[in-house]
Amino acid sequence: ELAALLFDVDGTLSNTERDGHRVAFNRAFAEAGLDWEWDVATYGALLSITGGKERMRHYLEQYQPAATLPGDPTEWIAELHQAKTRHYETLLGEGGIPLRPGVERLLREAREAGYRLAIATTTTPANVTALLENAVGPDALQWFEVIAAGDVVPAKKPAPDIYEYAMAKMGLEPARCIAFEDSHNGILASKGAGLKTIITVNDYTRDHDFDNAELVLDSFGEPQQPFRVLSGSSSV
Ligand code: XBP
Ligand code: MG
Repeated sequence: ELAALLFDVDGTLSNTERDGHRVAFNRAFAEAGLDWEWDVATYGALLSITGGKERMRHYLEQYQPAATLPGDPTEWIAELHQAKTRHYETLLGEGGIPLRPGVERLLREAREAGYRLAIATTTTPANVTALLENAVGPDALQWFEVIAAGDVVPAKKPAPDIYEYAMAKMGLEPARCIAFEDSHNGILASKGAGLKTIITVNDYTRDHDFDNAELVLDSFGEPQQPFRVLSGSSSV
């Protein structure tokens, strides 16, 4: 029977992309003296590429082909990404990026019911720590048995690797787990790993294809703000 809940981070635990990651990328670009500025719409298109380093390389090749870089692009992108991560941590430290509605309640009730919790995300481990510590508090990290994040696997979402890695660490097969995601790349990864998947949509992913999701919600809901079922049945 169900043993564990596996959570995506960006877009699922918190709406981190528009006002968090996007702003951090722009601050890193400005700091590097680049005139690159990712507006909300451009960033929405770039989100189809998972991974900040991969996203910047895609942007360089597709949007800035004439840019001349100092030295090796891989090294340069890695350094730029480290700067972006510093800006992201500073942003989260300002406290403006909360957990989404119902997330803290769901995590608390799941733990009280004895379910094991894990994270399976494309973002870096440092960003997961920064989000949980700032949006909840230092003990939130202990709620998760495994934090599978970023470059710990060779292939990022939509590849299933990060979910397979988390389940291997927990010694669990897919039938005893359920994934929580927000995007098409995310459900491709969770379904690729054989996982039942519950989706909560957000402004960037509302129109994505979630045909094979067990359930699609607008959020996990709060007493004052019940969730709405957008598709699927609640007999998951
Ligand atoms: C979302 C991503 C990440 C973030 C940026 O991850 O694709 O790349 O957009 O974070 P998920 P980094 O939905 O799987 O949590 O710059 O650290 O990659
Ligand atoms: Mg996500």
